[in-house]
Amino acid sequence: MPFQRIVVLTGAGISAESGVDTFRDKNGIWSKVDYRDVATPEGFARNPGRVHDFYNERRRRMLGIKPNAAHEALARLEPAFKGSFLLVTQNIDDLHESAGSKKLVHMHGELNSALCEACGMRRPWSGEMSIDSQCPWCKAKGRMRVDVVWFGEMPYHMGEIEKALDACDLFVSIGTSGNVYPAAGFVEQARAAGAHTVELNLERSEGYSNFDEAVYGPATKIVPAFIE
Ligand code: BV8
Repeated sequence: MPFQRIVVLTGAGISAESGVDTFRDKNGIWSKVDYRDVATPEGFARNPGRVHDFYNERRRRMLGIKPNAAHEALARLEPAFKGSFLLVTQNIDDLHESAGSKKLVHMHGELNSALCEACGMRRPWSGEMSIDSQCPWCKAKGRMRVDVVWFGEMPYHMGEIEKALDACDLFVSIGTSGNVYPAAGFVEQARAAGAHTVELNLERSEGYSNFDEAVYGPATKIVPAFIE
């Protein structure tokens, strides 16, 4: 590949063929539950137990789930770009790590991480969580939440992501509908930096017209083919 510096953005579609639900496809997560009840700070304040149940169910559904050929292809791609590779995922699952990706940031947080609202402590947390969960650090009870970014909250790693977008010469978006900002705006930032932009998705995303190139189909087919 003639490119030196790459940023890859992934969304729920890259994990779909591993058996993880997407959000906005038919029968997607947001067709079954109102995001305002389970993915906003207001929803958590209103009914924390409901939010804990929602994420406990997503933890349970992740048991036994494995990365697929698309995750594995990205893990193989990384060494080819030496230091100038950044994989930005909107996903909160750990399938990119399991596939071997290292230069990875979770801009919407991680299902297997917990945050204590009392002391700000973040730590791995793979079990169930409830309103009775106690912070292992400050011992406060009822202040634990899943360490993910809800609507209206600032995504993580934005400084590192913006720096990589402004320097990249290739931007590849995989398995995202392009509905959620700031992630949906990354392609324009990459274009402004002069990058070649590619969309790999099952179908056209909201932002399809911002891409120089597009391949549509299932990620397990089109992502390995693209990186080969
Ligand atoms: C922020 C939580 C500012 C974790 C998620 C009005 C009010 C309030 C906010 C806003 C507003 N208007 C705009 C906003 C901003 C808002 C936003 O963008 N709203 C949208 C909906 C209009 N964004 C935010 O609030 C963000 N924060 O702006 O903060 C700020 C600034 C300073 C200080 C403080 C705050 C925070 C956004 C993060 C929200 N958290 N989830 C969780 O529970 O997972 S969003 C949710 O959507 C997930 O995180 C997911 O990652 C994300 C994006 O979804 P996708 O990954 O794209 O999934 P989707 O199902 O949509 O699409 C799947 C795609 O895959 C499809 O295209 C499909 O075709 C394709 N596909 C399917 N199968 C396959 C496939 N492709 C290939 N192969 C297959 N097999």
